[in-house]
Amino acid sequence: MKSVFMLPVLCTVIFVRVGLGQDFEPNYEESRVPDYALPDPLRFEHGGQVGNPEDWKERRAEVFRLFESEVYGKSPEWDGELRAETLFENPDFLDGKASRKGVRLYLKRNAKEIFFDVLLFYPNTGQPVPAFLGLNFYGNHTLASDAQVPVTQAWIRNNETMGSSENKASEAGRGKRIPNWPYEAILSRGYGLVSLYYGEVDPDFDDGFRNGVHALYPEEARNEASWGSIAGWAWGLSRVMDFLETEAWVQPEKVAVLGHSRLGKAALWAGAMDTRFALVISNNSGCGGAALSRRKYGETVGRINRSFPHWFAANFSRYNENESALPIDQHQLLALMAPRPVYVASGVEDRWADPRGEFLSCVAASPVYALFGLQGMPVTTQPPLDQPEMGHIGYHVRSGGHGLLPYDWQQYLDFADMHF
Ligand code: GTR
Repeated sequence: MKSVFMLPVLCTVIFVRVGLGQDFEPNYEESRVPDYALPDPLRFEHGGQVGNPEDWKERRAEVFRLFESEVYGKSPEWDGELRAETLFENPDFLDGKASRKGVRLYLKRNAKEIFFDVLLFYPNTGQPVPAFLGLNFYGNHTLASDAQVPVTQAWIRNNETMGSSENKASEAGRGKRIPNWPYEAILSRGYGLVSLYYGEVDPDFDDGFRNGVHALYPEEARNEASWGSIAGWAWGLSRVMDFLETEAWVQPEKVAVLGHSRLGKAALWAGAMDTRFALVISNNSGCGGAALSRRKYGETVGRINRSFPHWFAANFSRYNENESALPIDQHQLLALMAPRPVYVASGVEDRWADPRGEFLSCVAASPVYALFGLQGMPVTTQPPLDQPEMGHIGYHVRSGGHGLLPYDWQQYLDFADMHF
């Protein structure tokens, strides 16, 4: 009797522990990184060698399809209507040195319409300029010290300083993220900055894909290879790009897409899906971003899928504790940018994101750049702290931990100057 009764209790306990990964012990010992062999980015599935940029087109399509089906899920082709409404406009921002405006982008498809609010800053040079585009974590008002930029009304993650406890943002967060988005420095270097709140594109919880951009495609059968939230956020960035192509102040052929952490994963996938992004930047993206999965250092495939089941295609969980079965690894995601420049940045204390695994990923992506006669990562040993290396692949590991800091921005601006 007792054992019959105990069984469901036991199952629940096991499920909760395994499910939430509470007993997960990350490996932070380099000596305990397993031996692994990375898939060769320049080897076709049929075994043939990729010998030139023409071959790479075909090989790229193979690699892309694998990331689509096994990792992020397939995003639909956009076949709806995009409409932009200006919410506010300030041509005298920063004593007239720059302009700032807010635009609501409506995405309409069949009977459904959603919107996201985009915040744009650009220098008043009278000439089109290059720009950085990135999703933000807490709402556009966190990038503004004044009340012109409204507090986002969308669902927001709980955060004492950024909002209330009811998944709603509040005035408390106003301006709090300006240090992470140093628009004055960006504008003074001649670049525009475009940002939007990621939760308006797709809320970051397991909602059965009923909200955000997923809601525009209700007929999409949910299957093992359907788009997760990372693919949704990345897809949203492409819709902003559609809009930027209609804006006079920006050079659409010089837009760098950037993201931090989970949004760094989204920026990489956006750069892979949409080659209009001329430069791609991953800030501390870690597992499922720039870091090699096979190293199992810090966050692992199993851990990320259990903590965030809505981020990836369901197929990705087939590789939980089974990384060697992956037909790709994350260096091939970086290689999907080639020959466009890509920058990967780590924080030395952010071991959860495996800084070394991010660097090794840059090295392993470099042969694809070589195919184009370009230098990918200029070095094969991880550079010392705070000493960036910039080829067509850029990398730095800076002092400190997880975050998008002014130091990171300085390197991105230098890297963009170098390539634009
Ligand atoms: C962590 C997650 C990481 C990273 C990070 C973030 O909890 O494990 O993969 O994405 O969140 O987005 O801040």
